[in-house]
Amino acid sequence: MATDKNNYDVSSIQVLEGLEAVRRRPGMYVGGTDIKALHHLVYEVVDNAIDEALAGACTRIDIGIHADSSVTVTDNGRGIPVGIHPQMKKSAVEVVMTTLHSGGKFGGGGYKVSGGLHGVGVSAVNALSEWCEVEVRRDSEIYYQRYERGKPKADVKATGKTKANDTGTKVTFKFDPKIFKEDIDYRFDTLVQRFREMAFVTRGVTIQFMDERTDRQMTFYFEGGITSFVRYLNRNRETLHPVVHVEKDQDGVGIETAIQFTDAYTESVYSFANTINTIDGGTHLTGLRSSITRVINDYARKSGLLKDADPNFTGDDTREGLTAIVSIKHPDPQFESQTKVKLMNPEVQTYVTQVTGEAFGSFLEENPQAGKAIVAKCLTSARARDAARKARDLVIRKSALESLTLPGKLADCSERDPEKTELYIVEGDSAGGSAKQGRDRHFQAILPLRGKILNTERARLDKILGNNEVRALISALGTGVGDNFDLEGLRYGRIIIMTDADVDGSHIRTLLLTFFFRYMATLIEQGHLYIAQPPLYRISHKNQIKYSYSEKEKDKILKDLGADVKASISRYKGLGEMNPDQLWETTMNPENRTLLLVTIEDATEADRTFDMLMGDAVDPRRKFIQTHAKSVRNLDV
Ligand code: 28F
Repeated sequence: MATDKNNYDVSSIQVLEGLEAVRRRPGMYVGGTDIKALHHLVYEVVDNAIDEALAGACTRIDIGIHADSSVTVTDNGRGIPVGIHPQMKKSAVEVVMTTLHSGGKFGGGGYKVSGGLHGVGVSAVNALSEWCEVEVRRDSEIYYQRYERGKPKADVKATGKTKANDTGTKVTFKFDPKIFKEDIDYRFDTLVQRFREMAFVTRGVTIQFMDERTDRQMTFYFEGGITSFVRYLNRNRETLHPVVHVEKDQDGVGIETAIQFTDAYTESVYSFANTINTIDGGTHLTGLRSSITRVINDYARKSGLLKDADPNFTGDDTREGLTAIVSIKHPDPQFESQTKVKLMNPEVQTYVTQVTGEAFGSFLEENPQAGKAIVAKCLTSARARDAARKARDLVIRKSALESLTLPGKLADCSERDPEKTELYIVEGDSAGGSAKQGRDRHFQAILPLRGKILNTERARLDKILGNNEVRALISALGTGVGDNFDLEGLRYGRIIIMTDADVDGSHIRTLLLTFFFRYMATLIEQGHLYIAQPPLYRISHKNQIKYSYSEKEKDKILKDLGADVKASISRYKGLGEMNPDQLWETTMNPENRTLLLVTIEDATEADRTFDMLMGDAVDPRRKFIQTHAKSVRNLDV
C-alpha cells in the first residue's frame, strides 16, 4: 500500500501509544480488571452492533461464548467500511479496530451508544485481548484481519466472495489473561440480564446468546419494546390498568415512555439513553417522574378525588406500585463526567414531561376506572406514609428514650470498636444458644431471631417497624432505618446472617436480605453484610475429623482418605445439630470459617430478583444467594 512515509509512521505510532495506554491502565477504559470489566468488553462490542440497529441497518445480533472463553459477536449490519482511510492511509476497518475513539460515526446523524464506559470503542477491547479477529461482509466480498494484543498481524485481506445481500460484521476476541489475572470468567446470568434489556430498548432486534461452556442459550426479540419490558417487570404483580405507552420525536430526540401501576409497594422505574441503562437517572427520569405526579394531581383534583383542602400528592406518594421505563435516543447525549450513567441534556426533561404528560393525562381522562384506581393507591400510600412517619417518630422517640437499652435477647460483645466487632443474626433459639456459648464474646455478638420475620416485601414500613423481631434487629444495629438510616450509628463492622441450610433457613435469609435491601441498602453497598456458611458434612475416620462445605469438597476429602477406608459421614440438617465447639470451629472461628459477602451487583437485577424471591419457587432463592454471594475465606479479624 503506497504510504506517505510520515503519515504511516504518525498513525502507527498513534496506534501503538493508544494500545500501550489501554494495557497500562485498563481501569481508565473498561473500569478495572474484575468480572464487571470483563463483561464491559462484551458490552463494548455488542454496543457497536446495537448502533447499527439504531441506524436501522441491523436486525439480528448473535453473541457466543466459546469453550475457551473467547467471544464472538456477529451482526447483519452494513459491515464496517474497508476502504482506505484518507488520513490514516489504512483500511477503515483497521482504523476502527486499532485507534481509540475511532468508532464514532462520520459526521452527524444516527445515534451512538457512546456514553459511559461504552464510548471507548472496540479498539480498547482489542488492546486488552490476547487475540482478536474481525470479519466484514460487504460489497459481495469477505474481508478479514487478525490482531494480537491489539497489533495487526497483517493487512486487511479479502478472503472470499459472498452474496450481495450477505453483509455484516463479526468480531471474535479472547480476553488477555495477562490483564485479567483474577480467576474470573463470564457470568451467563449477568450477560443475559443486559442482553434482555438491550432487546427491550431496541425494539424489533433479535439478540441470540449462546454459551458453549454450558450449552445454555437465550434468544430475545421484543416487538413490543419497552411496553413488553414493563409487562415483564410486572409479570408477578397485580396490575391496575394496561400499559400506557407513547413514542414521539421532539426536535430530533426520540422520546419513549411506558407506564403501568400495580398493587405492589415497590417502585420499578428504569431509564435509558441510547440503550444505555442510566442507573443514576438524569433529566429524562426527572421529567418522567415529575410529569406522572403532576398528571395524577391534576386528574385527582379535576375528578374531585382530592378535595381543595387535601394537600397534593408528593412524588413519593405516586411512586409506590409504579413500574415505568423512559428510553430516549439522542444524537448528542451528554453524560455526567464521573460515572457516565446519568443523562445531563436539560432539554430532554422538558421533552419527556411534555410527551408523557400529554399521553398519560389523556389516558386517565379516557379511562376513569384506571384513574380512580391509581388515585386510590396514592391516597393509601399518602396515609401509610403519614402512619410510617408517626410510627418512625414514635420508634425513634421511644428508642431515643430507651436508646441505652438494647433488645433483651442480644448477647453483646465486650469490644466497643465497630471495626473489630461482628453481629451474628441466628435463626432459632437453640442455634442462638449454641452460638452464644461457642462464640468469642470479645468481638462476637449474637442476636437470635425467632421464627419467620414479617414478609417485608409485601408489608409497609409502619407495620415492619412494629414487628418485634425487626425492631430488635434495628436497635441492635444502631443505624435507624429507611430515610433515617445513618451508617455512623452502626455498632458492628460485620453483620452475619447464620441460618440453616434447609428451605426454611433460606427463606429466613431471603427475608432478611429483602429487609436489608429495601431499608438498609447502604449496609450491603458498604460491604457490611455476610452470610455464614455452616458445613454440610462431618467426616470422621479414626481420630481424624473433617468438615465439608460442599458435595465437591466431601468427595475430595473421601478421595484423599482413600476409597477403601470406612469413613463415617454425617449430613448436617441444621445448626442445632452442632454443639457450641463444633459451631465455633466450623462456622464462627475466623481462622477457618467461610463467609459469603453479599454484594448487590445491580439494583435492577437485585430488585427483579427480590420480587421473584418473594414468589413461591424456592430454587431462584438458592440461585440468587449462590450467584450473588462471593465466598470470603479466612477474613482478617
Ligand atoms: C460485532 C460488532 O462493530 N458493527 C459495526 C458498522 C457499520 C458502519 C461503521 C460499524 C465509518 C468508518 C467509522 C457502515 N456503512 N459489530 C460492529 N457496523 N461501523 S461497527 O462505520 C464506522 C464509521 O469508520 C458503517 C456505512 N456507515 C457506517
